[in-house]
Amino acid sequence: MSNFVKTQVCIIGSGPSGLLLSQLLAKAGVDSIVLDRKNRGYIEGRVRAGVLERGTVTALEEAGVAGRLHAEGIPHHGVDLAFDGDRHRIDLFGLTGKSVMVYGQTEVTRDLFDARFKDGQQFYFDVEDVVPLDLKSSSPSVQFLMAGQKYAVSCDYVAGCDGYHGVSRQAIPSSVLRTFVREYPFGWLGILVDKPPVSHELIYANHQQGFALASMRSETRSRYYVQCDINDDVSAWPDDRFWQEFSTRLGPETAADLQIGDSFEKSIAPLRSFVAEPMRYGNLFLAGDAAHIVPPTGAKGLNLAVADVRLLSRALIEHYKKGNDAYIDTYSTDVLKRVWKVERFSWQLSTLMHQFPENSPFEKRMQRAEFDYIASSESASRVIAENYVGLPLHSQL
Ligand code: RFL
Ligand code: PHB
Repeated sequence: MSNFVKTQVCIIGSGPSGLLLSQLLAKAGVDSIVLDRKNRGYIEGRVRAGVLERGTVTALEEAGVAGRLHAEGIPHHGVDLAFDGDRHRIDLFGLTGKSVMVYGQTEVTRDLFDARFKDGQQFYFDVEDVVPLDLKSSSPSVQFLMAGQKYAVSCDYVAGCDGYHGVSRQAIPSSVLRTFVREYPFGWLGILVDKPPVSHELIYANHQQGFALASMRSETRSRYYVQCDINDDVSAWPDDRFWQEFSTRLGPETAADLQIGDSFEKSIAPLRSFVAEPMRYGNLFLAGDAAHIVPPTGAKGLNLAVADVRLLSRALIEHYKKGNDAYIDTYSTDVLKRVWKVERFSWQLSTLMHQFPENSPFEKRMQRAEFDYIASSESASRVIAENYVGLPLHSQL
């Protein structure tokens, strides 16, 4: 016996994409349910993104969840690129009139959960065996198991917000789905440490021994990364080894200001560029990591997810409030145009800033020449800046 549930939009995945979509729909009076194979505590604990574009901040304001973000987030007007000890500041604000906000994904997720719980959102956590069905029909459904019980959700639309490893994308027949992939031959090892950041602004560094990134979560908490072997386990990276590598890659001048301590989070993430086309199949829409992955070098993953959700919520709200399906029909093509531009930027910055084992001496010289060009040309710096602060949502066509 199944438990039957009815809603307008069934959202699979309770990460930032799914949570923001349910929040924006609820504000417009559109009903949704959200299901996730994990629970709130687990989802809030995943340490990931740290940099929000201006457009992401606007989306969170529109969603009514930006109070704490404005109180605790740290606006950044610039970012540093470093190459074998030479540093070049990209003046984000001076070059574009915009800045970015440093505020962790864990905090964005918590703010969204707080708002959804306050609003009485229907959640189903720790679900298993999620299966989207009848996606081409006008009455799709989603089946799942929770605590040994079967559930069947009947809905108008299914939003696949279930990340890279989710089931939604897999529900699109292989005869329809095209995927594009670039795997990078290394990973990022990231740590959190309760010490003040080594610099007030982020530093992306390419050193002969590999990439390093100095980021932060607050004035007293730092988030640091080093490029590592793709097959490394965190056990290969005791804190001593991390600090040694990290200081070397930052260079002696910057490392002189580094405060070290015991890390309390340490994880390794692979680097991948990935796009799935189309992002709509019948009444299923994909959003966020379910449809695309970028390497973290440009800090774009969460921001892309939020941009998708802004366009998807607009499409669904126009349908329910005005009977206008124009945005539903153009959702996939509109979103993908912007996605590919952001993929390009993330790939380009990753290519510039890492040590690739297969690089020839010629390619190494090309990286150096590109860094020197960016450092000496305001136009080249502006190209980095305008991508880093975020491309516009609507002028993508
Ligand atoms: P998420 O966050 O992966 O959430 C998907 C949710 O779906 C659930 N799920 C399922 N639920 C039901 N049934 C199933 N079969 C399911 N399969 C999965 C999962 O449990 C999960 O809760 O995807 P979403 O919402 O699209 O959000 C995307 C962002 O999380 C991601 O793009 C960013 O974290 C990427 N990223 C960064 N993005 C930025 O914009 N700026 C950054 O500075 C930045 N840094 C990063 C990053 C990602 C990193 N890692 C670890 C991948 C740094 C790192 C290290
Ligand atoms: C982070 O703070 O986690 C972070 C910042 C910038 C990136 C990636 C991750 O490009």
